[in-house]
Amino acid sequence: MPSIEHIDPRHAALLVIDMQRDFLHPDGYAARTGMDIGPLRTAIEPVRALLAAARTAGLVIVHTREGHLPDLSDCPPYKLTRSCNAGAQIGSPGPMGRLLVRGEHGHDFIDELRPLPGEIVIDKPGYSAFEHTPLAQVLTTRAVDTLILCGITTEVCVSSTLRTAIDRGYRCITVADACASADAALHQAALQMIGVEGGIFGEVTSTDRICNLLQT
Ligand code: C5J
Repeated sequence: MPSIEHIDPRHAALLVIDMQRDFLHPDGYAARTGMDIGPLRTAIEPVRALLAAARTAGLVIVHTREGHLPDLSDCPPYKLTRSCNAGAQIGSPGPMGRLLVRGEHGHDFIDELRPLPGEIVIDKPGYSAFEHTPLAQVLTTRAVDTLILCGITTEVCVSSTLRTAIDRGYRCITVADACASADAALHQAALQMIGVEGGIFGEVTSTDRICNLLQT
């Protein structure tokens, strides 16, 4: 895979995917499905470093949150049943409010990675951040052609967003150590898939590499 030589900060956005309490807190949705949130939390420090570098370099910064309207009218029946089968039905009560429901404490970002004023928050009902959201319009109006992706989980929401972004024509850079999965094998497989056919879903790099590039 060719190494990343340059990022133009005037046309790049950092996309931070779903760094919410429902995925990263022991009382949240993910833990209730039986997921080990320990590995998921390894992304927190790299994401924090990326955010600092992106803020200094003046990138567009987008934070996404997965979740549903309180009446669950935007939650497809299959997704609801699937979450029930996983032991963490969307909309059911938990210590941090109803699981994956907008406006609840669990649905919000973890304290370490709260957006700053002026940064964009995209609430998404699905796995891809482009589905049923204004993300594409937000990026077009800001002349963004390059996306730097990080967040969780590597194999679900990061991958779904990445695949849509590639089909929409963005240059995509996935930051391996700033993404995480509860399952190390799935994390590796998702990253490995990006590289097939010479990088079919873009480039994969590290937090250090992005931070260095944004400083030059
Ligand atoms: C999942 C996500 N895994 N953010 N969501 O349900 O990857």
